[in-house]
Amino acid sequence: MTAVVDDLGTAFERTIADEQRIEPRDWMPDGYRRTMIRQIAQHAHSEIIGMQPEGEWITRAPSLRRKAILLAKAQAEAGPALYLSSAAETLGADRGDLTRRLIEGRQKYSSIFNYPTLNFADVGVIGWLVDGAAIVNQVPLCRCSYGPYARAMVRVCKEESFHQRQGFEILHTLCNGTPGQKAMAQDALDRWWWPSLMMFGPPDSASTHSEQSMAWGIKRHSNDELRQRFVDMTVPQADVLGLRVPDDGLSYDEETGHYRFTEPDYTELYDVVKGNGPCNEERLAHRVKAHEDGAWVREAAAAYASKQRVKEGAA
Ligand code: FAQ
Repeated sequence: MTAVVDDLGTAFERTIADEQRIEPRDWMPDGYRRTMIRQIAQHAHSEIIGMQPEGEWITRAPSLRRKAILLAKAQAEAGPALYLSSAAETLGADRGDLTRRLIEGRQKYSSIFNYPTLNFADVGVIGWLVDGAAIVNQVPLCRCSYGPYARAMVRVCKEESFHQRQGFEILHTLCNGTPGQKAMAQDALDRWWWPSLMMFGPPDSASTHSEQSMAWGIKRHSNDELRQRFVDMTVPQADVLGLRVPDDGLSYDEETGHYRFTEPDYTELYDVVKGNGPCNEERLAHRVKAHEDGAWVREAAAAYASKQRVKEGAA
């Protein structure tokens, strides 16, 4: 038996070393399976809870055009959640159980969605910065060693990139509008800049999973590398908008070709992740209510599926 596991372990290691994909039917170490379920589930929960901050502005959008776009954008986050939940199921996870874990506080979702959206400029900044950070984080995940997650990411990244442009376009309009509108855009950037940097997780020195996840080809870059990539991508975009990134320590390093920037306050990240962010309670309560309100839909779908099975059995 040990010899069989050794063989399977070698095959797994070889697949990773050869940059091939691990597929659901393949043997994988328990730790790999647990890590994948944890990351995919947290990612799926983030997509669903992430609909809330922008969703609050659907009824208050400044025009019918903005309302239609925002409705489609918020709704579009449900698609990735669906592919991600399906990917978690290929690892043996049960979708109902993942939701229970979220509700009971045993599984996380991204810290970024625990901040309030105070006005419509925040909707623009979420598209620009939050979807922008999601793209930087997720493009390398298209090469993740777990096949179903990697393939889901290809489609998700295409959508996120459309979402990012949508946010940028809102800000572009505000920044080319009245002084008051431009001030709204600057205020939104001031409030969302640091939480956006925190989306990439703790610094490498404090990241518990990075080393193993990189060895397994799950993560392709460390948290700090991706944070740097995000800053390098975003600062020139802020310049185009005529906005100031709220970091006095920001400067371009000609030698390295990268921006130097101030690290966010990670004690705030840990606090938010522990449940003490400005909107944690509200976000989770809303998620629980939506889950309870949707019970009849799940029951109806299950009843329909069982009727179909009986019909198919009789045919
Ligand atoms: N928030 O050892 P590491 C989106 C936790 S989707 C909360 O570095 P890892 C689309 C981490 O889980 C956004 N928790 O962990 C959208 C771990 O805790 P655990 C979501 C965080 O996994 C846009 C502990 O800290 N994207 O935005 C955070 O190697 C607009 C130690 O950290 C993904 O989930 C955080 N920011 O790296 C939707 C992408 N950071 O599990 C609507 C996939 C860290 O031991 C509107 N995930 N933690 O209890 C990943 O790439 C990784 O999981 C990281 C964290 C990079 C997030």
